[in-house]
Amino acid sequence: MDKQRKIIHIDCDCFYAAVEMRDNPSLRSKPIAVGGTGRRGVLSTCNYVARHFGIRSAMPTAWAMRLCPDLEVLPTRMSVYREASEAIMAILGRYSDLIQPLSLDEAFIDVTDCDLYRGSATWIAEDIRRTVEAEVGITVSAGVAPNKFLAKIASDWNKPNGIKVITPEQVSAFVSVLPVEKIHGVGRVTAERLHRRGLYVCQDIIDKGLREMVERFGAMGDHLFRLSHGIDDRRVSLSRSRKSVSVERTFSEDMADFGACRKNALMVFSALEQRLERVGKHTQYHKFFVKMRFSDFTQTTVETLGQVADLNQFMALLEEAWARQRKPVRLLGMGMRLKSDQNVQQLELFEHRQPLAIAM
Ligand code: TTP
Ligand code: MG
Repeated sequence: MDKQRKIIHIDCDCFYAAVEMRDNPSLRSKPIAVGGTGRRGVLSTCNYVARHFGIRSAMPTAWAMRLCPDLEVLPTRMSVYREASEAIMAILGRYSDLIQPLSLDEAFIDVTDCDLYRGSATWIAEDIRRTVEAEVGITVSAGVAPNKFLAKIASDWNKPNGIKVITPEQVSAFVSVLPVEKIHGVGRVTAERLHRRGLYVCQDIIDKGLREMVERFGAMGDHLFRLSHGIDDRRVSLSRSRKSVSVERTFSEDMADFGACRKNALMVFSALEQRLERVGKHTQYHKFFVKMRFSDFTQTTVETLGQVADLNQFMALLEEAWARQRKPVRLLGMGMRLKSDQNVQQLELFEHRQPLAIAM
């Protein structure tokens, strides 16, 4: 049996609007939205003040103005949102190597191996929320659960600026009363089909039984039945934008010669091996690289083709890097480059097809 996982889902509160309010705090108390300002414009999002008027994402701007004539509609500034998003994702990277951004404002983080706060995912999530607010200036909500399906539902539970934890012991009580609309992949049409058969909450689906669900709904029935038990074994997979997996160490004293580098390289290599293991064996690599930073802060990288992390190959690259400058070394890095974005995408598809274990 695999170790019980701890997954956090982070979702920023009214993301684009939050960035606008950060940059102009006088907007905080007003109803604001971000999106198309023209006659045929559509809103991307709005702040929570505007939501009290019934305004929502994807609503035509003209319609929103009728609901709230004082609404201030700001044009989108994508580059600013993108920068805020990058800062948030970088913060998440301090807690785990396993981060899967789903969009600019949300991500899954697998913190099963994170030792902070004695491994308390709740405390880790609170720390993430505090750090993002302090460093990026916007609030995020968090869901903490044993899998992705539940973590995502949980992050929405106490929005805005809230957290919801579903412990493994709470899973079955939580899902039993969960409306079917909350299940990943259930849109309006499927929800209506389920309602017509008297299926409103997950417990109704469980009571129907797997065979009948599959007879009525095909593969979808199988999917619904599994998720209704709160079971979801999908792994947190690396982001598509991720290009490499690497480790680097700055040493308290500079290494005077290559002999000293060689000794410390073993430690860096074993940290890399651990990180690669956590990333998972399905990820494919095509290059090794090393990074060396010298005492004067100049640095160099050397890379070569290769698919499997190999100590001798890394040593050869380090020797090459050292030979370029022959100066005391303060930092050593080693890494593997991912094959291509497409491969990670294939990996994600593969994961969706993985059979989910059902506890009967
Ligand atoms: P969401 O996370 O769906 O919404 P949100 O962050 O604005 O609000 P919430 O507090 O409910 O999470 O989307 C993130 C951003 O994506 C959002 O700020 C704007 C953009 N977006 C659109 O451009 N169009 C859309 O229809 C939606 C839903 C979002
Ligand atoms: Mg959001």
